[in-house]
Amino acid sequence: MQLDPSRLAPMANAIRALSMDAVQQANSGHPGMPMGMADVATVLFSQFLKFDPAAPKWADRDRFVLSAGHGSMLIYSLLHLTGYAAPTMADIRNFRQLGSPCAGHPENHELDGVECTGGPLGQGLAMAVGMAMAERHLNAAFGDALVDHKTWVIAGDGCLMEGINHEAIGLAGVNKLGRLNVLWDDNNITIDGDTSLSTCEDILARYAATGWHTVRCNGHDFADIARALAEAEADPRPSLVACKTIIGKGAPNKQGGHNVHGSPLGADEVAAAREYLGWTAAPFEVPAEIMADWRALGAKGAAARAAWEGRLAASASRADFEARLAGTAALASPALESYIAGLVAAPQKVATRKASEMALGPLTEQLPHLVGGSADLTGSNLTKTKFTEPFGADNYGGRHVYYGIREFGMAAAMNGMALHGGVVPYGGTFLVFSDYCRNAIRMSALQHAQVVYVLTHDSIGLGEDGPTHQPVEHVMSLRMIPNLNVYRPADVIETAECWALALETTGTPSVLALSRQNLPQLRGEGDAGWTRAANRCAKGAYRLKAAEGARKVVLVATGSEVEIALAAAAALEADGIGADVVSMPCAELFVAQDAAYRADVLPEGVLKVSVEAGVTMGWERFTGLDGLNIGIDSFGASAPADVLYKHFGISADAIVPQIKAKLGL
Ligand SMILES: Cc1ncc(C[n+]2csc(CCOP(=O)(O)OP(=O)(O)O)c2C)c(N)n1
Ligand SMILES: [Mg+2]
Repeated sequence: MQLDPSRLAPMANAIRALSMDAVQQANSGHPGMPMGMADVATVLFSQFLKFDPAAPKWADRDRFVLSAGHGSMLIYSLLHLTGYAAPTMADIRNFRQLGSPCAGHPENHELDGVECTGGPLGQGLAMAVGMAMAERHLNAAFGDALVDHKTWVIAGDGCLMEGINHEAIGLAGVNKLGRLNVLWDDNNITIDGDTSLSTCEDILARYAATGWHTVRCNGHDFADIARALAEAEADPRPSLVACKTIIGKGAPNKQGGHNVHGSPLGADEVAAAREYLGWTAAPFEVPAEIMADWRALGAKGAAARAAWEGRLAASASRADFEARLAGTAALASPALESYIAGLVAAPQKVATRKASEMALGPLTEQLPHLVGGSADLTGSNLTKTKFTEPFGADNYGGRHVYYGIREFGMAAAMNGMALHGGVVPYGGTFLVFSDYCRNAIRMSALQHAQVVYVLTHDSIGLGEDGPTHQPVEHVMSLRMIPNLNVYRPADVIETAECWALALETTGTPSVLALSRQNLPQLRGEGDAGWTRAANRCAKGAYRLKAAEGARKVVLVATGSEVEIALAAAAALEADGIGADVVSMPCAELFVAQDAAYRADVLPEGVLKVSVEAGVTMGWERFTGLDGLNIGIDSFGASAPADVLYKHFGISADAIVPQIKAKLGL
């Protein structure tokens, strides 16, 4: 829809007015960015973005990501003006208040049209890279008729300054994601002041050096913006559009300064801005004519959407496409049944990272949704199977991404893929480097994104690489993130069960903490004819071995330490001390069980002993303050694994005397 500038200017001013009024009313928020980018956003939404407010989940919509999430009033204004069901004007009036979907920063689970959460600077753009990867991947499978959309990002100086930007644009460059276009709010201002305080970077040169197309425009000249966006759209490389803007444009006394970034303009300046913009409407009112232009713009996407629905209805691939969008929830366990039956028949002593690779065999063979990868540790994380070809510009249908040494970029890209839909991503690195991508893991959880983190080398058991590589606090600290399931399976069968759970739990990301060292198969008895209903890990913790003598102690262990707990229990039983062994592959799932189950597994009045080769802090939750917590509350050391286990006292020999002492025996 080509509108003449005399119509576009009032439309952009509607964004400015709503933004400054909402921030003023909330007495908090960020007016500068939405006012500065109002003109660019108006051109993007009116002439380039493919969307239909009446069908916000339409699979082939363009993805619009507001990476500079502090400018949330920009997207709230756009969604309201173009006719999305929400936010309503009442929601906008309640900007930043409890119960309003107009949260301080845009949250994907609050509003349709918010494709991902924005706020942690840099991550929106990095997630957009994942969305663009998912788009190409699905296009390779389903063709232009069903998958043919672009990804548009609005990013600020902060998004480009963050380290993750380097990782993200590197991934986009090497994968030639030409349908990704980043509109940079090039306003020379961040919170502290002028960008020259902290950077002297030639950003366009950096992007160009990374395989991107770059173009500049005057972000307040509608024709010039449209020219630059058209150029970006046409270029086969990913594009950076440097939109030169004035932060807070429209606030006559404050625009261009850093004080307009994140504070209400104040009543006087709001009044001055109204005067300056010629905006006479009352707060939270948009003149009918201007609203009509916005709504007409919003309505025009319906035709493209209806045409797409027609193509889908007529497509021979329709069922496959819908199954792809439906995800893996119904499919994972059936895919593993015969594999687990094989393990019952012929037990395997393998590292759980190897067990993960083995489980991924049937999973990647049968579930086309799975797109794996690794941050340059493919041979260590064992995330690639013979069914997953490399993903790349010459094969977007590939399902193994060589992310390079970019843990944070990988995790954010996986969030983008998961939020895009049609792909269930998993990716690997060493558990100790989960800290490099921790905020993206947190964002998976906050955004309800089904991402599987394959984090191998999960303890001192990795041995000689030493304390820099030996996670100690990581498993426990990951358990602290809400809505994240942290799995630490004990053997080959538990590993398969945890994979099934990860792929069947939509809306929640998973961590699989996996050993480097071989572990004996502990399960098999009672597992014949395994099906989803028989998944013992589903309750988070379960009694693996019941006390033979009168029960005096319950040992609760995870992962590689379950074997050790079993050995300790055997020694105790030999001395007539009855000991249960509980395997706890997923504390979160255990906590979610009913009280009777929890009390049965971890009964009151019996000594409870935790065994995990990591920090003991937190285990009191399961053992009580009068329990015993075996772990490592220091950094590890460089030595072979068996030497380290002995040195740190994670062994039956070291544990049994402590239990006896505690029992007064
Ligand atoms: C990772 C991260 N660090 C810090 C912040 C706090 N913060 C929010 S906006 C901002 C300044 C961003 O500057 P810019 O992107 O240029 O936005 P503008 O001031 O131009 O609106 C900062 C430091 C954040 N949201 N995320
Ligand atoms: Mg800025």
